Amino acid sequence: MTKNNNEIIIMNKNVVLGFFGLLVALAANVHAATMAYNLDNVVWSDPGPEIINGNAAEVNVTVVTSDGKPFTLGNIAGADAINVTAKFTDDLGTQLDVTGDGVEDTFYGTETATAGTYTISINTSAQPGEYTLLLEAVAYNSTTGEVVDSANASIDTYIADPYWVTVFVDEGEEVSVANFKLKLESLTDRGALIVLNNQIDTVTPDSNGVMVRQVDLDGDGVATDWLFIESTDSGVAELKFYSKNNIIPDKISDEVSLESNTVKRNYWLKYRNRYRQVILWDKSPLSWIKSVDYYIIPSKNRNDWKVGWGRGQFGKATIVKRTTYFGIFTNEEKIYEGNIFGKNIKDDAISIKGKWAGTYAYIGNGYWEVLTGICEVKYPSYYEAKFKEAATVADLEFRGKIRSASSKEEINWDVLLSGG
Ligand SMILES: [Ca+2]
Ligand SMILES: [Ca+2]
Repeated sequence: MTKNNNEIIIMNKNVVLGFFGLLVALAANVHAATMAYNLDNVVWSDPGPEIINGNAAEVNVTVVTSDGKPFTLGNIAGADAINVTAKFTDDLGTQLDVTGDGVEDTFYGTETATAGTYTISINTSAQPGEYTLLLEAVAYNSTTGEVVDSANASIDTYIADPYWVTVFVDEGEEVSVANFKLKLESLTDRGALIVLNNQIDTVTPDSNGVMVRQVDLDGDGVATDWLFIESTDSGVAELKFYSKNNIIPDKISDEVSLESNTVKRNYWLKYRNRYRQVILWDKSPLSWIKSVDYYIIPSKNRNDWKVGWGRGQFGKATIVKRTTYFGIFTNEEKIYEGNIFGKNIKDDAISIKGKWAGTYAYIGNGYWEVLTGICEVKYPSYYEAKFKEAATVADLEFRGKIRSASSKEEINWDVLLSGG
């Protein structure tokens, strides 16, 4: 009980300290122990570590007492107990449940063979999102409850599931993930109207403005997966699905449909270690006079497909437009280069949209990677789509090898193909 009381006192103090900078300075003089930490078995994203549900993160903490010794019993006069703990809090400092049982969690550290260093194992099953991870080391007198020396650190972290699919949709569009069908009827600030497996439903924002819902992607009757619905700058909606199960299909096939002379094609650009280019080859009746071809070239640099921290959408592609006259003289122009997910790139009669990203957390290597990147292309039916898995430029097809003097830029196709 004494232990628990101490923790409550410390928590309260931290809340107060958060608000009053003056007290922080004062407290630093009283409790001058210092703490260093590192995390293992997590994924690193730009803002910080990401803990992956179901995969115990290991926090290694090294604490030095206010007088510069290892933070261990025997080095701290008046203390007969030490607690090194990890907790998760929200923005207001409120301690949270991260295991899904409704009870706030405290993870206790154990001292290693090296005095003053502690290991804390953290196993979560929590809603994906941003959290504050609060590490505390407290040396106290178990009889009086007096805190003799202490240190703490707070770390911005993200919690996620290992599999993560992002789909960009327009209102009225239906998507499939695993065995699950979802249609987004409408999306406003006040909520989303959706059809889940043929049942109409609404998702309204929670107190943080987040539209989230637990769903059952594999159809076993237990809703352990997460669906987030967000609006984006480009007007399309972003649907994010997180799961502990593999929801990234092992095999993918392209989908093609034809609507009044416009072809709509969903095709994969990246599938694990394979990268696919597409050429939209102009076969219009007057193409022998002037043809306009498009090349969509995904970067083969894996670093261009690494993502994290709730943004599963980075995939780099370059789109080149080649205009050729009489099959001889060619203008080349890059019309887009960069992240394609969530973007709707238009040029004359074609549109290209980064549509679907299946992302996996390589925990041992510490990064997320888009394993499956799918693109939606719409183009007039007089184009022929040619798909290539080109190793070199010779594997691509070009017409008009003579670059005209008015060509907008010189494109280094070797670099483009390698993603360098
Ligand atoms: Ca719990
Ligand atoms: Ca399920």
